[in-house]
Amino acid sequence: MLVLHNPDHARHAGRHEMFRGRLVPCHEVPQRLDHVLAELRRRGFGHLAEPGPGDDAAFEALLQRVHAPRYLRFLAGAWDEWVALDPANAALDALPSVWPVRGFRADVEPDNFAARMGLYSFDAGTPLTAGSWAAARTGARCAVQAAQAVAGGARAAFALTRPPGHHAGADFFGGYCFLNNAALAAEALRAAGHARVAVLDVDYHHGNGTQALFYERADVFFASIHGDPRTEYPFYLGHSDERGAGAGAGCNLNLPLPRGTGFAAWRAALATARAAIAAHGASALVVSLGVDTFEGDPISGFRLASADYLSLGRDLAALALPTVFVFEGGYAVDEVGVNTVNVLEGFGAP
Ligand code: OKP
Ligand code: ZN
Repeated sequence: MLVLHNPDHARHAGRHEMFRGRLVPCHEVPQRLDHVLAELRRRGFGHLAEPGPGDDAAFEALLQRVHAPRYLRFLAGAWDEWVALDPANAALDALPSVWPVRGFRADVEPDNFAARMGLYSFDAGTPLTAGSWAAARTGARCAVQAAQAVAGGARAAFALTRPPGHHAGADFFGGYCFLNNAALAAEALRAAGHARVAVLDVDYHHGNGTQALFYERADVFFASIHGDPRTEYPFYLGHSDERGAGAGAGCNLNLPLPRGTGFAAWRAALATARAAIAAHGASALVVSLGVDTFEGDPISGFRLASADYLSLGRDLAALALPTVFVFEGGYAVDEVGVNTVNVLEGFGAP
């Protein structure tokens, strides 16, 4: 399996996220990816490569298909603007602190930097740092090129990148995510001729960004198994009655599960998601691969054990679809490598 890993990932290294009135150390750290890479090397699994230059115009077109131009412009310039406010800001992460909720206007882009940062985000847990844009952009290239490899005939490919992507929407960041890598992979598959694509999100947290991007579309089916948003982040989306709208009616499937869910019940939800994906008739699959469903995850509440990830990989292979894996969450840093590579090994396609 081709593994495209992001050589720029460590340029995104947030210091702090807001939690209960304090800035606490970030959970989404560069070592996460390093551990996955080390475990791949240890097992001799996969063909490891960095993304190539690729077709720049096609990449830009895909970015703009998924994300709003003004949001991309904001991200590209945000760090320089932040430092221009005060040179001392260079030593700090940029975090938003004001947001437009219902009744506020989103059509007028404010001049004020903090106001724009709030317009384009939904939490104070996603620090923007000097290298965030470079890391996210190269990560997006990993996702697109992994999809292109699969569209070109590979059975599977893995975009091993951070920051993650599934919480990012057309014009917002949050949940440690800036660019929606899974959505970009799905769009790349569509552009390469797959008329119907499915995105299956197995991260502990609902992929609100991915769902929102495809909610009114029939060509991309979205299924997600995640902690119940009544109690779990991102809270405001991911309920089971969200089935898609307009042309996309029936093309969204949420399978929320309570905190404490173990593998037997989780796997039953996976069987439901697999059946729905098969019924949709997709010819390619994107898996938002978060392993924060692990029993030892510090910020999540499911109880999967390391060996369960082998079964998960086997179950995914049974769909018999060309598959793009995209790395998302997983914050038990010492185990994130074993758990992630277990999925790939269970899937096969060495
Ligand atoms: C990103 B991904 C809970 C704080 C939650 C955000 C979690 C983002 C998860 N105490 N902070 O889906 O793994
Ligand atoms: Zn997650």
